[in-house]
Amino acid sequence: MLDINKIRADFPILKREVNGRPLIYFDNAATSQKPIQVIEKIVEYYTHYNANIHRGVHSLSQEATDHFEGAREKVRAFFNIPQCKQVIFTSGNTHSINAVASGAHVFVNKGDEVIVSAVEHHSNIVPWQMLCERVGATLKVIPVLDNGTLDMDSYHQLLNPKTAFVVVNHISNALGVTNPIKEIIAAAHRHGAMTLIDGAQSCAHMKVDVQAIDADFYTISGHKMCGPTGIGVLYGKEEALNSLPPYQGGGEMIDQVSFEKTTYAGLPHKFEAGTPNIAGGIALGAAVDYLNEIGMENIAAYENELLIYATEQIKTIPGAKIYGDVTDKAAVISFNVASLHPYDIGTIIDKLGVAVRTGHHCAQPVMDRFEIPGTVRASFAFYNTKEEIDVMVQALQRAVNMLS
Ligand code: 7TS
Repeated sequence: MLDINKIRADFPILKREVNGRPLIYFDNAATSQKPIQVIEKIVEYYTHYNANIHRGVHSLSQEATDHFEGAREKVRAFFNIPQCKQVIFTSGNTHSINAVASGAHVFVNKGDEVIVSAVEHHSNIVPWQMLCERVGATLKVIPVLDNGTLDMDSYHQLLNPKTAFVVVNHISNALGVTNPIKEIIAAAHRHGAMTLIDGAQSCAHMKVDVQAIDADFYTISGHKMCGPTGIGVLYGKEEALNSLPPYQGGGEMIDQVSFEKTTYAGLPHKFEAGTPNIAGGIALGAAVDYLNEIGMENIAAYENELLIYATEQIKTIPGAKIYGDVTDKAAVISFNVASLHPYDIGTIIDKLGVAVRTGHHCAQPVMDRFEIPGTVRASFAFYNTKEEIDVMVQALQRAVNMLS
């Protein structure tokens, strides 16, 4: 279905070697690689129309503004966001979450409860803990079952009239499991609670429709979806964004400034203080074009094939245990082999050219839940192949032989 050779030719980094071996990049959950179309877009911006945006009467500034706002429209359409003004450009997923949590005192009062899940990345835990401390609210946690899925019975029991906010990731970065966010959001709304879905791991691997999901806020990292680092997106329902106070003060986010009183600009500018990552936004637009050309349904189907194949192959290694071994998941496999330390395995297979992440994956509570120090995590993208998976499994086998 996908022309993998053609796709791979678009990613210059896939031609390089690491430690004398062809690079096999299986750390896509940390960051994706970038196609030449995105890399060239950054060069094009700085070469031909670098200027500050929204403020110049001169042609160059207008040109840069048109490209930046054009990218906003591409992002809007990609996630089925109703209006461009609901696409807030941020520096990344962490910034997007903090922008909401820092102003969420307008939604969360003293004595209220905020529900997070046990499989969150630290960036979707700590900002909410900080909010709870600030306003005197309590953090509640949806437990995770042995198979890596959320304990939905417990979730429904946690909901009560004090629940003010529910925050859950769409796909867990530590386990790869897809969470039932439609059910989670609908139940939260029945209790009058706001919702934020962390889409860092979903945005590049499935078709996301923010309106169908009905989330109040949805957050995205550009670098996980073939875009550059330093650019992300915060989507919010219009009413929710209007209620939320700005995260940062400065240029561009104001309507009128005087020493007596400042009024804020409308959306999206209220949340975009200062000069944004102009090149990053424009290049994210190019990443969206690239993903659209391949097709998110095609990407999801192909990556699922890789997931099934790699799961089978990893299970052939004696002592291998996969965490979150369920069918409804992204192409992320978190595993250990017997009592071998994940770091040792990762270091040895790196010598053989295979890049995986090892450790707690910024999700320490997940590791505590499974009583392990960390895992080896192989995470795939649409430019990976079954042949690469074979090389990884051989490398794993060698590592296990050396360490046992
Ligand atoms: N939420 C989830 C679910 C994530 O996977 C990540 C990054 C973040 C939030 C933070 O995104 P950032 O772009 O602001 O850093 N996850 C990972 C990872 O799994 N390995 O490295 C980064």
